[in-house]
Amino acid sequence: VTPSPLVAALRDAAGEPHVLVDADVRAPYEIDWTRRWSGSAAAVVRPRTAGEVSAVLRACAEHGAAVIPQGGNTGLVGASVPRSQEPRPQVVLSAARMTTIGEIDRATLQMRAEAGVTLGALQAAARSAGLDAAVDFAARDSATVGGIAACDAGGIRAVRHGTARMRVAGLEAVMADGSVVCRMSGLLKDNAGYDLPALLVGSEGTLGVITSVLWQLVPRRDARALALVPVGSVSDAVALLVAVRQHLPSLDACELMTDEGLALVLEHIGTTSPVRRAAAYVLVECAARADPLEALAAALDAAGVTDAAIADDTAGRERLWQLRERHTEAIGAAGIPHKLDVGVPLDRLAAFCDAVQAALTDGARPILFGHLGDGNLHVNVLGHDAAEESIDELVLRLAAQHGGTISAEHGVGVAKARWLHLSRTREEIAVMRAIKSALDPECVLNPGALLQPRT
Ligand code: S2G
Ligand code: ZN
Repeated sequence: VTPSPLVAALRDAAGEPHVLVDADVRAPYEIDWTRRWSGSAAAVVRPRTAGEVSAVLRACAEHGAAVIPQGGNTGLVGASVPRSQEPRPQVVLSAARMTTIGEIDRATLQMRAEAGVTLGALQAAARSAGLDAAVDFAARDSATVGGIAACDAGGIRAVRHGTARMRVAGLEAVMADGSVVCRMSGLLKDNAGYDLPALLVGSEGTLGVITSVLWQLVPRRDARALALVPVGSVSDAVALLVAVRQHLPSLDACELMTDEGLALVLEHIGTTSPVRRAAAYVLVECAARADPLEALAAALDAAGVTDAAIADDTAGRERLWQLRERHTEAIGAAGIPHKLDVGVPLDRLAAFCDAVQAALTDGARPILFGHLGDGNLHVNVLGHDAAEESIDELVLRLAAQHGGTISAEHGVGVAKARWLHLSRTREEIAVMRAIKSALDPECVLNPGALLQPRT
């Protein structure tokens, strides 16, 4: 069958074997990981270099196709798969073949990684050089550097190392017109003009397609000690965080679970809890050069903790971490959850949780868990018969009312574009639209993600 002009142009750009047209070959690229978002792609193209990405973007512009940039397709807000509503043909631009990792610069501890490098591969390369990638989250073996930068991902180490933004010392990206922007000097101080890498971090593929990142590594801290502490409430959890924070410069992670979520995980993996039953649980991990177990135990003592499960060996720590890391899987096994990812100032977090639990009735079961250290809470709602947007509206409005954000680490995507005004002012959104229309006037890049199409 003769290929359409678009497919022929894509084949010229990336090579025939890397333009997937067959329906069942395209399928895995057309549905997201939570199976809540899917659409149809005219083709999936898998370029190898920035030059090929540039040729693909020019081909799409010429043939009126929209571009859906895709890394590991672990996104949770519907922004990594074709839209179901988009009238134009959509091309999924997959970074899957862009997996080169560069040498480590020993002076700056920076390492270049192409967009398709998984977080797990990046972490392994860093560790083998005695360094640490300083970003970590459960989807590490699928999530890729390009998507992590494009969404300014967070994860469990942000409380010490910040989000992906802090790791991006430079990047290369291809803009909607095919021009390649490369700012990889890696200089810490380089204030010659607007910070284009910073603009692209968190832009969710709507301003340019990130093809390479200069990643800022940190020295490895191998001595780790982890405590699982049962607490009486979310406000007790916040009080514990405040208490340990001042005593523990080596604090590396501080996560919150509630009893509903832990019970699901324990049942899902078929094990029993290592601590007494409680309303909520806090995971506190310290990482240092020398064993931080004493410092952790002393800090917990000072905070009045009388019972906790503590581990400073790898196996023991992994047994405790899996109680937190397998929340997503255990919840997913119990049903298709409606997932929300909000950030709330710590002094309002307990009130927010109470408000969510009070407001979600008629059979809805909210499972709350997340990154206590940075006020980032995941609200997963099971068994809801209320319409999804009414749950969105309820939880996101409550987050905004408690001084929080509608998206802490998962991005806005398609899922929350309509709610952006709850966290950004009219003026801020106008500036975002001005930038978007300057860099992508035909709205080719990830249409519908982050900014709602103009009505
Ligand atoms: C987490 C993973 C995605 C989700 O576990 O920290 O970011 O909400 C989440 O299940
Ligand atoms: Zn998270």
